Amino acid sequence: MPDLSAFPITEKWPARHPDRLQLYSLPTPNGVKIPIMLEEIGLPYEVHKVDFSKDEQNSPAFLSLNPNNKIPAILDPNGPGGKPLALFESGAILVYLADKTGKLLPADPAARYHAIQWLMF
Ligand SMILES: N[C@@H](CCC(=O)N[C@@H](CS)C(=O)NCC(=O)O)C(=O)O
Repeated sequence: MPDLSAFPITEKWPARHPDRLQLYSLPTPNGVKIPIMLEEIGLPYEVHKVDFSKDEQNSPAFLSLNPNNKIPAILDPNGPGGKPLALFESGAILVYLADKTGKLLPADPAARYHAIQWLMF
């Protein structure tokens, strides 16, 4: 079982399933991008609500994962090299998940950059 104790965010939002990708988000336009993709690619995940009404995006625990105080952010226990990977910025997370699973981004370089172009748009 992966050990995520080195990440302070897990103190405020404990992982009940530390083997699954941990998603810190809220149903906002940017916040829903990641669960939509996770459902599309079928990757198991555990979601944690970052409650804006409690200013949780500015809590020290959340800022330890994203110093830019924005959702969405993830902590993947099975990142590159089998090590945990923390990531923020929805575009970066979507590209990471596509690369990780080989889904939703074309392998052809030109097609890949066109897809990323529309993602950034
Ligand atoms: N460029 C960022 C934007 C993220 C963003 O703006 N998130 C908003 C919610 S949709 C947020 O966390 N706002 C909290 C705040 O600014 O305090 C991304 O794509 O992830």
